[in-house]
Amino acid sequence: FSATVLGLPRIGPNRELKRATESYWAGRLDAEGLHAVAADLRTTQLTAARDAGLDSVPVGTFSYYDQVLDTAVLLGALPERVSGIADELDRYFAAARGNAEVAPLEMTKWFDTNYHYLVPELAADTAFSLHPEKPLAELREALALGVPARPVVIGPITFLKLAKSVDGSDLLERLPDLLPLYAQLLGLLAEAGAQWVQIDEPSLVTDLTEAELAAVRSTYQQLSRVPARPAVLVAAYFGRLGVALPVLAETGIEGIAVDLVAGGDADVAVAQSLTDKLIVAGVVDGHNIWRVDPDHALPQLTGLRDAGVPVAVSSSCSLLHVPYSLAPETDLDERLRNWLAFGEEKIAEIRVLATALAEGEEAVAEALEIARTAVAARLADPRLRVESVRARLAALDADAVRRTPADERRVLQQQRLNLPLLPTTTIGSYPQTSRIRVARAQLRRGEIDQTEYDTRMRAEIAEVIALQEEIGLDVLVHGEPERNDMAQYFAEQLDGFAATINGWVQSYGTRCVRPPIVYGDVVRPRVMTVDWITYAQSLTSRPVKGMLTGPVTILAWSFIRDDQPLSDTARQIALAIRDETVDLETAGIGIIQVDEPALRELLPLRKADQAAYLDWAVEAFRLSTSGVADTTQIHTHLCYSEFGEVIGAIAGLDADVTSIEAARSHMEVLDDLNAAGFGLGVGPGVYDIHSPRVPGTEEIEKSLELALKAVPAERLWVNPDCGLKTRRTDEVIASLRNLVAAAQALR
Ligand code: THG
Ligand code: ZN
Repeated sequence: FSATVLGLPRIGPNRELKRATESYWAGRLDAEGLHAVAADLRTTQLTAARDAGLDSVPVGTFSYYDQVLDTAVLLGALPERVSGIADELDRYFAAARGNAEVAPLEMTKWFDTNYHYLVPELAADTAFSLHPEKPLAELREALALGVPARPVVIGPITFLKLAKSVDGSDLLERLPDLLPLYAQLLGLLAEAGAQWVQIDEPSLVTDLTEAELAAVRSTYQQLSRVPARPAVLVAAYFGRLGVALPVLAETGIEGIAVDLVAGGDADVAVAQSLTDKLIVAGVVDGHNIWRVDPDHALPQLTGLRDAGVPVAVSSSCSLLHVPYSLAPETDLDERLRNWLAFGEEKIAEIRVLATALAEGEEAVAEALEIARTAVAARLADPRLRVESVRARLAALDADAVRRTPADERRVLQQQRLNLPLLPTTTIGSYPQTSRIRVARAQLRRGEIDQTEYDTRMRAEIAEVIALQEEIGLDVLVHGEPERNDMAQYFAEQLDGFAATINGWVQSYGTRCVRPPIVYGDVVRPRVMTVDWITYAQSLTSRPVKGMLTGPVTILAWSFIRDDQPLSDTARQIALAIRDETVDLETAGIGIIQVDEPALRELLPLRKADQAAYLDWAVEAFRLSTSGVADTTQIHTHLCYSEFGEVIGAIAGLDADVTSIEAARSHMEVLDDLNAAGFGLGVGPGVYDIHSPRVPGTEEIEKSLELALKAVPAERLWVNPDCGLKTRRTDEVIASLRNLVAAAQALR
């Protein structure tokens, strides 16, 4: 084949699958109804991909929740605790979300994307068995529509590497048990009419041990020896294959998909020697929204072709990570719109490039001309270079950091704030009440104006402040009723960013985000949060925290510029946040929290690249928080418990107080922080907000006593794990009362 993509989004162009699935969960739609919505979406999408000129279309990338969970089902590897649930769909959703009786699988980030997958739980004695119904049914469905279908499954190496070993055993040792199932599946897919099958192995772009490389070799040697099988395409994406590429090349598989966007040209030289394999060249970015530059992509393609390599044109990864279509984006600046390609537009680009490769540029001269003009216009646009921002960044010290040591700052801040020992606070958001949701919907529909909306949000703030005073918390928050997404909220107020109307991308399950697009130099045209925070502060004599999102998190949750290093964009966002901290300080706010929950998300997949990333990420945070006086206390919040490679960077942030998730890990993270030389204020979460359970006062006291073994009392804060947005008000009130009582008892 000559033109394809590695996978398709599934949530629906208007989030139809999200709505149907949530209706099913609420009991408003039955299973048949849900399946009908899903089948409809697949039919429309697969025939559209074919009609747009893809001569091989991925099938089986549809999912009711997650493709890794689907693979666990395929291999009969759901955890024991859901096996008693007779209904297949309910068992599947129980594994994904839990229910009153069973806990769900853990969820974690899919490589360096904002997609989250469910982590299979495996052990040395997990019994595997093949359940091929879903891939077979979707293949038959596509073939019946006349779609040139290529089934996609996650490969055994990636499946085992992403799973969690619940008994500490080495999961790679389970490969010999999985390979016969994959072999059987290949036979079944061939029988059902598949000519090609795509086996996804994105783990091959991470650092592999010798043993893992040997496993790659033997896996694909064995699978290529399966009689009567489809041609096998192994797809690796999100980075360069490096040493794994020659290893794959030695095996008898028929094709390799390489990511020539994230991997750059690194794999091209090796690929050029692979004249006996189909190279599926991922030249169209599946992870970002920029129009492809034909003068970059075409030479990559012709270079391979001229070396005698059979080439197909493809997206670099699945289109799961970009919105469906630009068509609904009628509010975008016309010039900017012309620089972009969402899912539909990317498929058209792939068709154009494939035609240019096969028939020469003349065959698609007009389309190439339009693309070239757009790419040139983008690079020449004045909004990509705002000299005032660049000059300010150049003039700032290369290391814009706080000069006074943290211990001295702590004394100065305590003189100003006069807080009790073990101060109590919350992370930022309070429950999103139905009043807030109604007001937002009314504003969107034009039923209320901005003034009325603001009045209602102020009423929410007043209520949250009064509640916190009544509960007896020491450092208050305004509750964030006025904010949608914590990255989007700031992006909407900054120049250099654009928002979409319908640019939804699945984050996990039925949850979606609309990532903002950072296209130009970032400028803060006016203050963003000061009115809300000073209003909240005017209602109380206790300190109210200013609440900002950090530069790395705004970057991680946006579509990013590809015309300059990420670190440059990070510094520009950091400057905007820095200006906001200074304005908050000037308005009398004494504590400012700059959240970086996504610090870990952008961590490069290869170890060799990680230190450089952490350097600039930490530098951007310090740039954003070092404009204030020593007497202003900087807080930050990080959302995950397994800090691993980033633990050293947390100390490097030099925030006066860091709140972190710790409730579920029994405060172990504090020892890790100590080992990394962390000597600043810390608030290990003592209330697990991911669960509706209300922690008792004694339980919180125990957690704090444990924490006090690792952290001296003068540095210890008392707070929940994370924001309270997703919890019910009654749970929150009960839990916070206990939290305050525990802190008072220990004082
Ligand atoms: N914002 C963004 N990315 C994120 C998070 C976030 N990634 C990681 C983490 N938080 C978990 N992800 C989500 C993503 C979406 C939602 C919740 C957690 C969510 N979305 C609403 C939905 O799909 O119904 C839509 C929200 C809206 O209307 O704007 O609830 O916080 N960027
Ligand atoms: Zn959090």
